[in-house]
Amino acid sequence: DRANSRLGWTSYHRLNVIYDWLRSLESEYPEYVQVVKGGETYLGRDILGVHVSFSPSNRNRAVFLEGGMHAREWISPATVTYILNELLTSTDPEVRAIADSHDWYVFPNSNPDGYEYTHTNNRLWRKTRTRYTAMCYGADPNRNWAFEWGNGGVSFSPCSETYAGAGAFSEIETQTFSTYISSIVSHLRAYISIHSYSQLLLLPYGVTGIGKPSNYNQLLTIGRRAATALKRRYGTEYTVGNLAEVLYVASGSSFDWVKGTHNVNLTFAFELRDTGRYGFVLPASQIIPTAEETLDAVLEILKD
Ligand code: ING
Ligand code: ZN
Repeated sequence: DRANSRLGWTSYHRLNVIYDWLRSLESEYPEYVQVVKGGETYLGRDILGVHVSFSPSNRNRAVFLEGGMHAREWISPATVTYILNELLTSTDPEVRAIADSHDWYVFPNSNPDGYEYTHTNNRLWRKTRTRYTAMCYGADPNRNWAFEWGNGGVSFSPCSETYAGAGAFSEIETQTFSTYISSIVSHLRAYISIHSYSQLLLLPYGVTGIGKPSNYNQLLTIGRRAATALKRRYGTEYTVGNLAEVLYVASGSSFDWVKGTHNVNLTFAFELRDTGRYGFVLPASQIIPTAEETLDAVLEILKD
């Protein structure tokens, strides 16, 4: 690798370090990588990501990797950036086959205001930083999307960790990011949302009483294969299943919106390591093994 492609995955990084690295990728691989502004935040930051395109023929086989929706889940941006680096630099034939046959939209930090706040003020902050009352800030950006908004598994109190927001897309972040996603969604084969923790591979929907996605059985089969591939590397065990069944009811999430409003074929959410020993404060020494096994699962999802 050339010098500026090394973000490093033995520590967690601040937002500007990640964003500088994304920009460095564009200068290093100008023919493949374009930095894109996917949206903006309440406090005026950009939601930056990259579009990677190795060939124009892959335009309609695009994969969206969404990281960092929740601020305290630091393993998510770390894993997403690791995977992005592998897509660009790996010489492993199995990685290359999947990387080279897809377009990639990769957003490590979907909630930049929250992410910075976890570095400066409160390591366990989850939400956006929208001021709602003198005491209570932030809506849950994964309860704020306009599909079945407010239909279970949310709070309508701005002091709650799962505050759905004042309305669907009340948050600048989800409003602007969803507009960007809408502009490219017809090209997406897959949308993968990365959270932590609990070691789960989740399928939509988080809402009950609306039926299952039409390709639910396909998603379940693929998801089980992905969990098997993941386990092969370090023995890490994942549970695979419908979000509302294996975790909890949750409405207004990004992957429910992508599936329910836009019917993207392959829609998954990961809850990465661990199962609670360290929880959100996963030691940085686990970034690389977590990211390696997650890449194994992502590649399995995208096979054939
Ligand atoms: N878990 C996710 C949450 O937003 C989830 C679970 C994933 C819900 C995808 C809806 C869609 O609550 C964590 N830990 O954030
Ligand atoms: Zn989360």
